[in-house]
Amino acid sequence: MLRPRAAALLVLPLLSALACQGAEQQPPPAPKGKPARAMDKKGEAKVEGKEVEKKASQAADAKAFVDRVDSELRALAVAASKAEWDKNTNITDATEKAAADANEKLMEFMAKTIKEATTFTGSDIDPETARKLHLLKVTGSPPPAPGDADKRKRLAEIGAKMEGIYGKGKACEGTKCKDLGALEDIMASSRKYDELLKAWTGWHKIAVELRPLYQEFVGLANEGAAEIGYKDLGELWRAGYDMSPADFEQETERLWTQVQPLYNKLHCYVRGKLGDKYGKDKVPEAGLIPAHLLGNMWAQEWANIYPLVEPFPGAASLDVTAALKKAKYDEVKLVKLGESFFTSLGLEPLPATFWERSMLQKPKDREVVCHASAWDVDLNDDLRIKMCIKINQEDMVTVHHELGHNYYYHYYYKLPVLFQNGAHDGFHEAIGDAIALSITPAYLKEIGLIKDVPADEKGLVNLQMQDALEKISFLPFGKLIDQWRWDVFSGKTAPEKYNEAWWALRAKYQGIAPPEDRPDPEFFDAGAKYHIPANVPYTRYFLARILQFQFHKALCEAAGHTGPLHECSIYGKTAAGDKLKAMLALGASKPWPEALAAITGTRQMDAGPLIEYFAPLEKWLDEQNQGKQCGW
Ligand code: X8Z
Ligand code: ZN
Repeated sequence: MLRPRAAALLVLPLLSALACQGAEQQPPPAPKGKPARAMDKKGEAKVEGKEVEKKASQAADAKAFVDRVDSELRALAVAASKAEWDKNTNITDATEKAAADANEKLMEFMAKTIKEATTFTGSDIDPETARKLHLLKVTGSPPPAPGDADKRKRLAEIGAKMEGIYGKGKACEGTKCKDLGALEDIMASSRKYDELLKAWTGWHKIAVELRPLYQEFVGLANEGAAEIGYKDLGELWRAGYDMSPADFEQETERLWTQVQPLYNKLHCYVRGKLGDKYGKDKVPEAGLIPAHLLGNMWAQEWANIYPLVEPFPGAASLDVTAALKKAKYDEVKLVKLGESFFTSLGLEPLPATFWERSMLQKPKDREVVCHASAWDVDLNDDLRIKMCIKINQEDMVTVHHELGHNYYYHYYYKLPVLFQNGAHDGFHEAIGDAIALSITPAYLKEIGLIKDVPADEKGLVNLQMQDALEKISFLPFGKLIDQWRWDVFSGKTAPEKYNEAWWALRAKYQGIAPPEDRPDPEFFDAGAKYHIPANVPYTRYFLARILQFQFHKALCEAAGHTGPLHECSIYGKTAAGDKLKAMLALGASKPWPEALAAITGTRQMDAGPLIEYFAPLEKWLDEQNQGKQCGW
């Protein structure tokens, strides 16, 4: 991410923002009209000649401008990235201040530069320069800062502070405290209603302190967005997709409509099973599912409750976590496994510095931001991962996810800084996940992690249920987070209604409810999710969940796969790797439909391949849900 390329607060977003394409994706139109009152042919030619000269010099000025911006931006972004890395891997007052200072400088530069960029409007500007000008303007990260120096300073301070509060957050009883990792373990494994409730409420308490800071942040970032011509920060975010912000909103709705029926079927089945486990008084037959019963702190991915919803108990199923533990995987071995998948496709090994500089384990001696992220700290192949790895299936997938970011960085780091980004931010999030879709039972057998591949129909449905609990459950969550933020940024949701609006969207999209009354202004439950205090846009993950199946299908075709999509693994297929590399190397240099076409042959995002992948499960869910009252 431009940010520093990671998920780091302001920085990470910067990189990603730079990578984004925005509302005015086309090069700005040339000023129209003829020179006033040409007197005769000769006179007209003279005036037009001058005009041509003027345009040519503006085009040259624009090119010189973006070249200068690129090198200055590199220096400031790298400085911010280094400070962000230091803060993320060691949260102290000093590292927070250093990160805020570096981001403030970057924000000052961006604000000034974006305003200057809007003065270049000539039609003769070459396409590459026009695209760079465009990308500069739609950069939403770091958030656009107000021109007022005090306000800018405050915005940078709040940014660093919010991420620090989240990173250090703990649920304490007296002097006994649990960090997020420990609380997530409880959410994943406990089946006791009250124990789950305690872990859930304990974590959500950390966000209460964030509420006033977030409110202040919204005001300042909106002010910055307005100064560069956007209604609010949400509109600026939506401008980064090579279409108008309004069209982008429609586009996300269209994709949601494609996948909603499948989500509703999964919800219906899971709700029934949870009702059997916890009682219909706790999980009403036609109502919302309590948010703390789905095996995850945010109810965003439900794979951990698989044992409660297993379609065919006793039939074959995969326990990758047990296999990893049995094979004595540690953090490094798990990341090496991920790397070996990419190299099997013909991609290069990670640089030696990756292994020296990454943080793969939670340090015991200091506070860190555990939320996983991938970096290229110096924008020059300084690849790193920051992650508190646990040896389980979930983190195995996350390792592949992060390496997907690293490989994107690797294949575009030689481009100008303004092009060092994904085709859009959803592409960046989808690469590693697309690779992880190739972690099939056959692949696991090939690398010796499991002995048998489930071969019958029951085993397949079990397997698909595991996949769906990870992929399908996430879709409404991926959509609603920014739905909430868009409304907050636009003022449609007033600060007094932050929590009410949050839970209204959680009900509408996910069909879940808070496990207890959560009134405003006492609670700020959105703030208990990393990307809110860290200000990382979230629609990217929704898009990625859909795109990754499009990528998977296209890469499988390149690899010569002919069977059902869910059986495909591209492990070892260099023809697929070549396609992937070609797309990664484009970075953000072209509008995203071109990058999509390069890999899939189509220019439209489409949930078709996702639905195709889950066809066997969907059929089975239809049978299970017969006679049930689905929906809420
Ligand atoms: O934040 C992440 C990655 C870093 S970009 C670990 N993800 C989202 C989340 O954890 O909420 C990946 C899936 C969704
Ligand atoms: Zn990611």
